Amino acid sequence: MHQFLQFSPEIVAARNARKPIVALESTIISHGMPYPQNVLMAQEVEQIIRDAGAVPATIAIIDGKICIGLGPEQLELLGTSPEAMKVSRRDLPYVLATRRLGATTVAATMICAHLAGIHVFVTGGIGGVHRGAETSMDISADLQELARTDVAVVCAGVKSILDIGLTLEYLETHGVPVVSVGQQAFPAFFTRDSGFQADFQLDTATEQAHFIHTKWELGLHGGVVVSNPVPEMFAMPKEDIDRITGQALAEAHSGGIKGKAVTPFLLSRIKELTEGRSLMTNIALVKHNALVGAQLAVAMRDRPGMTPI
Ligand code: PSU
Ligand code: MN
Repeated sequence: MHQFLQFSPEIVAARNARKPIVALESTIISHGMPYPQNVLMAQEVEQIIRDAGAVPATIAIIDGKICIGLGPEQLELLGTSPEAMKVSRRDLPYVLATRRLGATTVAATMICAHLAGIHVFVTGGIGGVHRGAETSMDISADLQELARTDVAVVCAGVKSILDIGLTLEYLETHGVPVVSVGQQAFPAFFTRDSGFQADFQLDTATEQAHFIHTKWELGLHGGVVVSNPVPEMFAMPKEDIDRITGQALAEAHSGGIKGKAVTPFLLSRIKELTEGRSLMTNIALVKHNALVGAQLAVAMRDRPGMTPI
């Protein structure tokens, strides 16, 4: 086992019993949602995964270790501590070496999940190419990670705070397939249709598992985006979210917000401007992704011939 990994008792038991495991990120807890909804969301999402026959492994950096599976006190710590650093690929060695508290982004969670032999990861939305990236060069490290690390990422697409078209172009260039579930459209997080198409529609976990195994059995390293639209009843009206996103982007620009602070700023401003409505949508879509991800992990475990890479 890798020297930096530390498995929770639940994950040790799951590994011994060869149960399917689903990774979960922690930046969504520390920087993506306010307390106490963040911690409640994390607990509920874990339970949805257990009820669907898999085992949840929320990932964070604590006391110089990559913790795979967190206990209730650790979830609470991440949900409340102002010290928690947002950790992407670049930050991982710093946070481990200095024994700081780290919340992992999609990119860092993929790295840690892969080290731990976990191939399915559930989140809300992935990072992408920011609007105006042609001058700011703000492109999330999540996309590079998807290009290189063998983990399937279940998400509700990307937010319209990003340039969705350019994000899909970037993924195509790097050979990252974008699969959609239940529809051909690529979803835009708060809404079900971004106006762009996913590459392939694969509705069942069995089909998704077969596709993902085929990719990796070909030696085509890298991730797969499994995009799952927010349930209809929780989707937000497109005009509302477009207007509010525009305002949040303008404020980020005039406030000189840069680098890793951009995404958390936009998320929290959108929540304020929607008076909490976006938070309800956010929680609902993560829960739905948890179900799809757990089913995928079960299907991947059940497919003979799958050798963890
Ligand atoms: N998008 C969301 N919610 C989130 C994030 C993105 O809708 O919580 C978080 C994820 O952890 C993602 C990170 O990996 O933001 C991307 O940050 P950046 O754009 O700085 O790479
Ligand atoms: Mn960025």
